[in-house]
Amino acid sequence: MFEEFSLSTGRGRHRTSGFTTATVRCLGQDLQLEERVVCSVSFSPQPGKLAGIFVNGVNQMTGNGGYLIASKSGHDITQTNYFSHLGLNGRMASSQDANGPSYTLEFWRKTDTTWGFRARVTANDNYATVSLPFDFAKAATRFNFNGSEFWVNNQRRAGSGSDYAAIPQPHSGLDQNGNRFYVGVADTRRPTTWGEVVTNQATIRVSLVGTPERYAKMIFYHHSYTNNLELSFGSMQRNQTARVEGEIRVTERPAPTWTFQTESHNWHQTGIRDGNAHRVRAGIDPAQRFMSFGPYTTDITPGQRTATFRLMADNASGTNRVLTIDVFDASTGRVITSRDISRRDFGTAMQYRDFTLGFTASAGQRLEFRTYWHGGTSVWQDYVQVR
Ligand SMILES: [Ca+2]
Repeated sequence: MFEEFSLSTGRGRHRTSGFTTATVRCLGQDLQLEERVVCSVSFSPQPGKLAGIFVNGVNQMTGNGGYLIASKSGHDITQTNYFSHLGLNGRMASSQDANGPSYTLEFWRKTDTTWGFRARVTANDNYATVSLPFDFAKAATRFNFNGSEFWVNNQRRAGSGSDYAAIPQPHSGLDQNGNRFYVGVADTRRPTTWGEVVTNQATIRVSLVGTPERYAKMIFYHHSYTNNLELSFGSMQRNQTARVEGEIRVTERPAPTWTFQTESHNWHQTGIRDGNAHRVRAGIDPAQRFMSFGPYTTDITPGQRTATFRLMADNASGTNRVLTIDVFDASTGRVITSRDISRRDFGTAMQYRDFTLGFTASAGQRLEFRTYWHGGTSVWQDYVQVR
C-alpha cells in the first residue's frame, strides 16, 4: 500500500514523500471491551530513517523517528550534528556539512508486526557520541529493559524500567525555534539485549540479534519532545566502525483491568463476609442499604469502560427488584449510570452471573461501584471488575 506522508524536518523544511507500508490486523484480545475498534500496525521506512510506527493509525514515534546521529561536541545541537536522514550517498550530513560518517541503515519486514533493522557507521573523524535513537512520542510513558539496574542522571537505581516522568530533567537547551527544552537521562551502562516502550496503544520492543560492534549501552531520554530509546555506540575515533542488527516488535498493550474484591474491603452498610464474597441474608441483615460501595478509586484511566458486578442470588423467580447497581463519582456526588436487577435477571438461583454497566471514565473522578440491596432475597457479591 502506498501513502502520501508529509513531515517537517528539524530545520523547518517541509517535504512530501511516497513510501510503502504493511498494514495488517493484529491478534487482539478483548477488543470488544476496549474503545479500540481496529488493531493495525504499519512501519514506515524512508531513506535514512524509520519515519514512523503506526498503531491503529496513530504514529507512536515523533520527529524523525528512528535514525543515526553523530555529534562531535556531544551536545544536542541540530545544526552541527550529523544525521542519517540528511545524508547523501551513504554519508551522514548536517545542515552545514555533507561530510559526516559513512553509514548504512536498513529496515525490512519480518512479520506483520515485527521489522528487522541493521545499522553500520564508520567514523571519518572523532565523534563524542554516535547513536541510533528511536524517538517515540510522549504517549510512550514507560520504558523497560533486560537488566536489573540503571543510572538516572548518573545515579544508580535498582529495577528494570521506569515511567519516563520519574526521570528528573536537570539539563536544558534551546531548540531551533528558540524554545527551551528539558532533558533527563536514564542509561543501562551495558549493552542491554532489549528495551521497550509502553504507549497508550502498544508495547514496542527493540531487540538486538547477532554480535554487535561497539554497541555500548541503551539510553532512555526523557525529553520535552520525545520519550526515546536509543542504542549508544559511545564515542568513536576516526576509522572505527560500529554495527548493530536487531528487530522491532509491536504488541498490543493488554487491556487494562481493575478488580475490586468485595470481601476484601470494609465499605459495607449491611451483610457479612462469606468466603470469597460478601453476602446479605434475607430476613436477617438490614435491607435498603448498600451491601457494597467504594473504593473511591482514582486509578481508572479515562475512556469507555465497563464495570462488571459478579453477583449470585438464592431466588431467581419473580420480578421483585433485588438490587440497584451503579457507578458513582464521589468527587461530584453524581450517579454516572445505574440499573435495577430483579430476581428473574439472575436466570438461575445460586449461580454467579455478571451484570455490566458501561460508562465513560474521566480525569478527576473518584469512582465507586455500589450495590444497593432492597431486601427479600439473599445475595452474594464476589467482585467488581472494570475494563
Ligand atoms: Ca471475591
